[in-house]
Amino acid sequence: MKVAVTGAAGQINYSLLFRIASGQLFGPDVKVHLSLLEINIEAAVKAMEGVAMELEDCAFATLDGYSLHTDPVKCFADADCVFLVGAKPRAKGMERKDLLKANAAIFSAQGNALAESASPDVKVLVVGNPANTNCLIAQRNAASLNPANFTAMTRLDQNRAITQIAQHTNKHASEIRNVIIWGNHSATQFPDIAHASVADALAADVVDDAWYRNEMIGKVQKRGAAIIESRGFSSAASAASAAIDHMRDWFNGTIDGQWVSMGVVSSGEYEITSGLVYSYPCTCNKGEWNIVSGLDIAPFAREMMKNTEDELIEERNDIATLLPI
Ligand code: NAX
Repeated sequence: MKVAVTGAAGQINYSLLFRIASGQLFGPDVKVHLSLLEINIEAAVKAMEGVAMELEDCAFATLDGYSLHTDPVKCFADADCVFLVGAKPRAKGMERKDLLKANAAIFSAQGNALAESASPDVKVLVVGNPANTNCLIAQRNAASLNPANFTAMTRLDQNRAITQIAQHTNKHASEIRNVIIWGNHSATQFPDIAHASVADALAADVVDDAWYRNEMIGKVQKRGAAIIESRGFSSAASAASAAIDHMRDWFNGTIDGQWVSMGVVSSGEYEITSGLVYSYPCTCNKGEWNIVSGLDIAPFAREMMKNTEDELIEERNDIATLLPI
């Protein structure tokens, strides 16, 4: 498998690359070639070379070499699987709109590059923020590729929500099923437990509703900020872990009917505006994701889903001039 990863010298990749190379994505029998991308600045390239030296020093049985790039077309050539992690961080005093535009330039170029050189079946996961709208930009600039090949990461939010419920109910995270993250990977996301279960019970029967509405939702929405506050840096190892979860389930299929949250291009499911990259509950089978259909949406959930949809529409409007017609 050829796996391309951008932002190779960054924090998330200091965990993600080693997990991919050690077989934690495709298993112990599949060899991977890592194709790494950094910006064409001496310090970034040097740092990427240092990471590559460490990959060599692990002598991983599943790593079948690597290549280092500053040109996305070369990096993505024949890639089966792409993690778009590198993005422009928000600088002090930068407006949200400016951040969206700076990233739009990066992700439109990378979308074009994917269309030009990646495998037609490539699976793309956008991690770099604002992940949903960056994904939309890359997808729209890769018109020759199937929109279903493009996804954005909300799995970290789902994992965070699962642990919140496990701690609240004194259960293990593995006993919590079908928690959903709807919408944007941002503070407007909607962690929904209306269809979730805890061990053999319905979550609604064992989770205190006031705690869920007044504490848990906000905690999941603001967990990224809490990590920065505590660690001094944004989530890295947990983000890498969620990226592995997302890509592994997409390739291998979800187990036992479990739902996973994925930002995917909406076709209007659950009355969401078509074309947005919106996080839905999905199941995966034979390399394809499918949105879970037929769920009842209560008025509270509808309002929350609409709120995060509105933010995504606003983000899309902010970068509309940069989207191909
Ligand atoms: P870092 O700033 O540590 O690393 C980013 C790396 O990307 C840098 O080495 C930089 O040189 C490189 N880069 C920038 N532009 C590039 C380009 N055009 N091509 C190739 N490389 C480029 O950030 P890190 O902590 O690794 O986070 C990466 C991104 O993930 C950020 O946008 C961050 O906000 C986002 N996150 C997304 C999460 C999610 O759940 N979707 C959670 C974690 C994280 O906050």
